[in-house]
Amino acid sequence: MGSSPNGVLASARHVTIVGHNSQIVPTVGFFVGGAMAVRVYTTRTDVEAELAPYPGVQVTVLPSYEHAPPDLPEPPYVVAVDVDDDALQIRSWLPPTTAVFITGSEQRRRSPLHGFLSLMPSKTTMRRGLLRRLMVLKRVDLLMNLARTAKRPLILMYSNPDPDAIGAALGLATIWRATDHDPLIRYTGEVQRYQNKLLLSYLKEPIERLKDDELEEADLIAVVDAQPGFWRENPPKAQVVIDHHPRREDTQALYIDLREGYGSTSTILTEYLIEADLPISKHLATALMYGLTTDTDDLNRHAGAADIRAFDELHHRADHHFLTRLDKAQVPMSVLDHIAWGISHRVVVRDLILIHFGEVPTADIMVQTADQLLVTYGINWTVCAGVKDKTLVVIFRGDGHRQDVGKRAALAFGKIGSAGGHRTMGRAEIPLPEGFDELDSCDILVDNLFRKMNQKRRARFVRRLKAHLKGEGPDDHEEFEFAT
Ligand SMILES: [Mn+2]
Repeated sequence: MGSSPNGVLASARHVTIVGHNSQIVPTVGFFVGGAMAVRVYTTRTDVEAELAPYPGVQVTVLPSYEHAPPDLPEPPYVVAVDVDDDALQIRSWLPPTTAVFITGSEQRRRSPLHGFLSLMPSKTTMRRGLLRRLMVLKRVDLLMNLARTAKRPLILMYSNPDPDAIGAALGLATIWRATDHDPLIRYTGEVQRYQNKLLLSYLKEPIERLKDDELEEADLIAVVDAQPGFWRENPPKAQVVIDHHPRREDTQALYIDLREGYGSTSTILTEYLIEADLPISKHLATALMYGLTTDTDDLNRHAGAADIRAFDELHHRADHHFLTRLDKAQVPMSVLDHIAWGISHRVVVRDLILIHFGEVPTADIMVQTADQLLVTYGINWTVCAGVKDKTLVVIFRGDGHRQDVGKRAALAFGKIGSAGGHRTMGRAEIPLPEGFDELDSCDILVDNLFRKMNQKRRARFVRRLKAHLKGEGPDDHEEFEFAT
């Protein structure tokens, strides 16, 4: 750190301390330890004697604090007196600067005297931080002790594991591996989403589907990002439950850490790892980070101070190229042709894009298309409909700015099916009456979506949609499945 190119900013590697209280010697030691030059003005000869052994410290004994010494250096200044009047007297002859600290007051006061900055965090703040850390360390010890007595530890994720469950499971596995006990990491459903498959193949961890005998043979079971009661049949007898979902009444375990206020379970595990100073590899940081950001929608949803702290810790450790890949890879190849068909068969009503796909193999087609088309200028919401298993599925997406598409979904279809959502996402499922086909579903869609529109205009829309459905469907390209 030298001076700036124009020479206005002098080096900050010096400090001037004025006073004599009990904090002056440790404060000088603190700065000398940072190889800073220290100038001291005091009224006490005993302070001068005490500071004699410190290198690079120049001490001047003043008759009083009434006037500025003639050779006063430039800021910053630290005032080390306990009497407010003394502090204000010294402040009165210091040059106008923001860099005036006071030390000693943090022992007694919450905030420093007006016109001064506090040099050290208050004891209350430090104590609170230390207590929090001790609580976390106690938990980590408990967890490690459980693993030390186990022969076959097992970490379980519920159903189709999402990134948060995967991050949390790997976090707990890292803690247990630090005791030389390697747990099995298992899920009971299927890895479905492309991103999750990609994440697992990136992590190269033995994370697999649970086999029956593995559950029976386990002598220590942990459930992460879920609670045993999530399994309707044969809930696992877990000794450890770490989760951020609302507590279920039937949740019981030897070790329970449930934090409803946390945005992700990965946040809890990050806290354990950081406070216990356990190594967080790039892969682990990436998994935890992806878990945290997917569950909190990039800290936009249910994220609190703990999540932001965890984000801060993970951010510089994670693999951002891989996270970008995960973020960009949103659309399955098999859906591309449907999106293309949707774009060329769209109906635009003011700031809305409406598409009816007719019979679809999966509702994912509507979800993906509705998501992707929101990028269009002038479009604030998208509605994509399709018929799957004799049910009209209507997907709503919006920017959340002008309107609440969840409410709109409920208003339009709540009376004839299940419908709802939140500001930016909505979904409705309407069972088709006996004898109704995909063409008839166009009437149901338009009549309910545009109740306030006049009959003639509605009929025109319906005709358009039906014409689209009678035409050619999407191309049937050969599909290339992602291989894990
Ligand atoms: Mn979660």
